[in-house]
Amino acid sequence: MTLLQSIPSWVKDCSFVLVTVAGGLWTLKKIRDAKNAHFAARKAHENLLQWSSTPKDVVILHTIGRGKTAPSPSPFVVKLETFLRMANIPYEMDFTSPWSSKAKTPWISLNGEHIADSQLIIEFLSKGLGLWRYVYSGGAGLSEFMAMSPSDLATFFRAANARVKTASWFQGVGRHDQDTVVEIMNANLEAVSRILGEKRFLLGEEPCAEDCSLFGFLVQVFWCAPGSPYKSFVEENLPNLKAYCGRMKTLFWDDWEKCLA
Ligand SMILES: N[C@@H](CCC(=O)N[C@@H](CS)C(=O)NCC(=O)O)C(=O)O
Repeated sequence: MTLLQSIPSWVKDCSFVLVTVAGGLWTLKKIRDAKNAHFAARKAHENLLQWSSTPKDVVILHTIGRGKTAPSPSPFVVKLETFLRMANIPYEMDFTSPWSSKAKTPWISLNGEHIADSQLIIEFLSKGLGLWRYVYSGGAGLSEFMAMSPSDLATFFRAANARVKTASWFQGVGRHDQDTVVEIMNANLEAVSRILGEKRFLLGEEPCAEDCSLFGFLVQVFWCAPGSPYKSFVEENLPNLKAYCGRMKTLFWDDWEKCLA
């Protein structure tokens, strides 16, 4: 008797229902895990009364610690910090309360107000990068740019892997196979490279707020994605993006080395 023949016929008859129920339960569990993590971070945030009286007109930028190869392993943080430097806004870093009321990093406190979200402009790009970093690569290379102990890194990777998989699935991009995601991501990078062209900055000779976003993401590709197909693609085919990162780094991050963990 083959394995297939040994399966009771009622199981075969109900297999569609069983698969649907199992899929539904898996999805519900993922949503519940994500909600639990969200509420835990929110609760931690609510206890943070100390951020209600901070030095006047000084932005407190709350985020996870510095990276080893770039000032932050978060594109949103590099984006925001570059913007603060570009706009000459005084700021201080806080690494003790990284999570916002929305359970995301970064967030800021300013004159008693707390604001979350750095305003994504390249949402899709980040999803492609996240999938590479926390799903496809199996976490290999994380220790090259994340300044964490091996055990913290392993815990962080497990959480990030589950959250990126779930988020990418619901967003949609996670339903493609890996080759398609890499293709889409590289096509996006190519489009950005074409938009930049020979210009010094996105909109011309002078840097603007949008450059902070682009730089935030490109820093992750160049400095925090060892072994990724994106890094090799950009290095081989899109030299203007590398030169652009060099310009932004020279202009706004002359203390880059000092900002590494
Ligand atoms: N829209 C937010 C996105 C921030 C964000 O997604 N940050 C990531 C770190 S790079 C995060 O907090 N992830 C944790 C999570 O999604 O649970 C912004 O622009 O600030």
